[in-house]
Amino acid sequence: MKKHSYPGRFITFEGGEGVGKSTNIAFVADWLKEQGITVVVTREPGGTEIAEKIRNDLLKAHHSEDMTAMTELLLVFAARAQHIEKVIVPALQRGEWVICDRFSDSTMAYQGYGRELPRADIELLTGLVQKDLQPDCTLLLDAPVATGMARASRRAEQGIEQTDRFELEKLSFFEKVRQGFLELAAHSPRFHKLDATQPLDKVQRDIESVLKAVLSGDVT
Ligand code: T5A
Repeated sequence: MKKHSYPGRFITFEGGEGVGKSTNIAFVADWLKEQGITVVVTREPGGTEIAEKIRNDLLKAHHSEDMTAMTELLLVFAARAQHIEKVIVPALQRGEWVICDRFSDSTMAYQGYGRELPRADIELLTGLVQKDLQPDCTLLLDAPVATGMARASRRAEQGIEQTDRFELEKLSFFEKVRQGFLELAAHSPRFHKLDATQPLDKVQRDIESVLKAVLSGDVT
């Protein structure tokens, strides 16, 4: 897929549950603002009123019927279509930086590697919905599944967030998701894999190095 031609930059954060995406996105937004850059922070699934409604259905822990993997895939892309057209592309056209908590690499990792839906189906939908839009840079926060789950469940115990439908999956599902992200990262230069088991300040120094390289044009 060719790169987008908008003046803004599109940075995505990826990784398994609880690896620290939201925490580090807040850090990145502040860091970029200090450099005088206008930043839009958003997330997937979600980011618009309609896409957030789809997110609620996708993440709701219990429905009266099981959600099929294909329904899940199509809902993810329905939310993404709305998000791209209403939020991401307009911001990039204005020359702003869009920092997105998850994007279509999550779809390949969760619905492709995790649910084992055909890669070709996901690529077809990606082309249809994203057209020429690809992240300029993707920061993959990697940690063993148990580390991320422990962090996420500590937060759930504190009542900060409710357990969602994905968090009810078995460990083996999340192992497949993690392997999926690692394989995607190994085959694409836009990925920067970071060790998310490190203390937070060390993770953030690593992120800062990547951002400086992006700003100086050393990496795309
Ligand atoms: N999904 C999404 C799909 O299946 N397909 C798709 O295409 C897309 C886009 C979305 C769900 O939807 C699925 C994947 C997901 O299951 P979500 O809310 O984006 O849900 O995903 P989560 O990973 O569940 O998000 P979390 O908010 O749980 O995790 P984060 O954002 O990665 O972690 P964060 O920053 O909240 O940190 C968790 C805790 O760890 C601490 C933080 O302070 C926090 O308490 N922490 C650290 N502690 C020690 N050392 C560090 N280095 C730390 N970094 C963070």
